[in-house]
Amino acid sequence: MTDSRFNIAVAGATGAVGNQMISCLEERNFPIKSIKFLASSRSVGRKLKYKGRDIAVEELTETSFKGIDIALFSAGGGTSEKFAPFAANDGCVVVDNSSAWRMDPEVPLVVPEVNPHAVAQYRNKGIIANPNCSTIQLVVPLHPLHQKYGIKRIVVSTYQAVSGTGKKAIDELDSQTRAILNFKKHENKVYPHTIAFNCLPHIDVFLENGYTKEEMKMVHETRKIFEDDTIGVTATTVRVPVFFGHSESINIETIKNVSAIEVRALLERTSGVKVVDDPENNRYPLAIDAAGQDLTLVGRIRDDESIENGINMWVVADNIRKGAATNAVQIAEILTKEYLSGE
Ligand code: 25A
Ligand code: L14
Repeated sequence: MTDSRFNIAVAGATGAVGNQMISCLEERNFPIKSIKFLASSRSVGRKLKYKGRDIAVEELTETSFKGIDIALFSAGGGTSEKFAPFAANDGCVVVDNSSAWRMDPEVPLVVPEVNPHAVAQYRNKGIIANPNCSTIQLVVPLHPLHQKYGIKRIVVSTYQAVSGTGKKAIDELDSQTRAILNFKKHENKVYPHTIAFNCLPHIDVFLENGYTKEEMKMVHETRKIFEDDTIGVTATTVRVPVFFGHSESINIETIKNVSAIEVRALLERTSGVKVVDDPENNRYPLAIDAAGQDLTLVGRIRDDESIENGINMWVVADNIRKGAATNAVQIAEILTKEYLSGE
């Protein structure tokens, strides 16, 4: 069925992630028969390009999905919650990038390098969830280590780019930086504090246990993707004044004996990972190198000398690409190759 083609919709097409989804579909030569771009009424009439062709944005409604095979959603949690069931009801498979469906036990949560088999569960509700950006780049390098050494506990701190919050946050970092450098007043509209020249230990909302929702997403989503509720995960998520690319300092404790040398060798043959670990020549993963490509960069791989079996590493990926759009398109590719027949 190599010549099967599909009817595709992108919901939230005018946003930061939606735009990247469109580019990923183009770049990867996705087998498209027709493509439809959906957004809120604010964007109706705007034109977006697909392979050089102008396509007018339509309003996302309950009836947008008739005849559509796969819909990629990235229009916020409330929108997904409301519209994904209508899409599924019309026989369309939804790949949803918001947090709305991720922890639903009937909805698979998929990172293609880690648990591609879970895609089969799309049949339960017609929905597949794309994990949080910070979780995706955590599980891609840790999965082979968990399989080989058994991870007991993960301690992770993130350094997250503003693009995760969407276009308005990209504009806010840009305008605040310009204002401060020109001794002008600035406003904080998107975040509760100034993000330019600052670090905010606050991503998404605070929960009753004192953690943020972003931190707890990393705990619950990692366990769901690894299909292992025994793994300990504790996270601190921090917003930094970077436009694209999340960085993470990751510490793991394993059950079996582990060494930095073995970990480096294993990660060098892990799909989706690129080891960048040559400190003598100042080579380690950087947000500006991760941005614009799809691999998860891993470096600063060291033995944790404070415990028996521990490893430290620094992991960076493009949060809009592998952290959102690319991962969603990869899931859609599995659907087209293994589950849907198309025309
Ligand atoms: O609702 P939530 O859960 O709090 O989160 C929503 C935010 O999360 C971002 C998204 O950023 C949005 O700001 N987001 C979504 N998925 C994400 C992910 N995986 C994610 N962030 C990180 N990781 P965004 O602004 O880049 O994308 C928003 C897209 O969603 C469309 N949309 C929004 N509400 C919708 C809807 N589509 C259908 N129905 C709805 N009810 C949105 O389309 C965009 O495609 P749009 O037409 O609303 O916005 C197009 C342009 O309009 C500007 N704009 C935004 N808000 C306003 C506005 N203009 C005027 N007034 C506003 N209030 C934006 O600049 C946008 O470019
Ligand atoms: O997908 O960076 O759950 O503000 C929501 C918050 C993505 C990142 C998600 C941010 C996140 C976003």
